[in-house]
Amino acid sequence: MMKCAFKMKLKPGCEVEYEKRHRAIWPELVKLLKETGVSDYYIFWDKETNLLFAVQEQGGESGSQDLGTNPIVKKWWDYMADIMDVNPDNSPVSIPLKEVFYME
Ligand code: RM4
Repeated sequence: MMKCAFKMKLKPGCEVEYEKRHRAIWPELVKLLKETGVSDYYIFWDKETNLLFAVQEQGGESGSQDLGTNPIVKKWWDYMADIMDVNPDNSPVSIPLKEVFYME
């Protein structure tokens, strides 16, 4: 099991819509993430910068951002692309974050 963190960027004024869509996350996406070994997955929003800080437990080799070839993830990324900073393929720009502290 490994903890992984990364940041993404929300377009200004989209936090309500972002949270609304995530409260209604697709069950098939949740199922895929769990089958991939992703759990304990949080995303936090920074009001000042519109940065999204994601942290998740990874039980396997892949994390949520490694699933871009899966059609469910592709469809979700296309769906979210209007409110996030994305790459040309609509994947969210995701920058890995370095762990600098951990306390059990
Ligand atoms: C985020 C982003 C991530 C996805 C989560 C569920 O906005 O699209 O890639 O894993 O939603």
